[in-house]
Amino acid sequence: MSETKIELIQGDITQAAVDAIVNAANSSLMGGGGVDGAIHRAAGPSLHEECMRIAQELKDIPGGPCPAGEAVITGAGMLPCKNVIHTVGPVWQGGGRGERELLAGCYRKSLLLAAGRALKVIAFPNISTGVYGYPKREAASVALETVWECLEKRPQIEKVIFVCFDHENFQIYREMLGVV
Ligand code: AR6
Repeated sequence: MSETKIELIQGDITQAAVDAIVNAANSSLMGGGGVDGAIHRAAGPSLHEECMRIAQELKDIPGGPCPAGEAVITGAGMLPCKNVIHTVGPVWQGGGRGERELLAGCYRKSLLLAAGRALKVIAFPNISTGVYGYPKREAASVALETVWECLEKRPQIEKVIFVCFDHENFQIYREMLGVV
């Protein structure tokens, strides 16, 4: 059952010693604030260098180097995890600009990359729910639905951990997962 493969914690994703943590990046892949800034600070300069190389390779992609809903994978520098999957969430514009499908794409593409590399334990932050302004409850429902669906399709993934940084997201996930 996919439900038993989902774990919830409140904390800092940079501390997660898993196969891959997911970064809520921006389309330049050059780093930024929020969880992106925390990941780059903790990983050290090698992560930025690797992101720069990928950005150069993908520079001609429309909306790129990494458009919203897409993902790329790198090493993890000094982080305790093995890889970082950088995905770009949609900026919330009211909900009528395909935000739901783009956000689902972030979770789907990240897990596709992970499965392609035989990575088994993946940790996600609450993509788009910070600076990008996606309503937290709606974002959580997209995240959970999409991850459930992917886990059904890809049994080789053993665990997905939602790492909620803020209390509000943590409470929403607790409620949706039926954790009292
Ligand atoms: N560990 C886990 N989650 C965290 C951490 C952390 N250390 N720090 C913040 N969060 P945001 P976005 C949560 O703004 O909305 C960046 O500048 C935070 O509480 O990081 O996708 C990028 O470069 C929130 O729930 O990402 C982009 O320009 C969640 O991470 C832009 O922000 C996402 O908040 C992306 O915006």
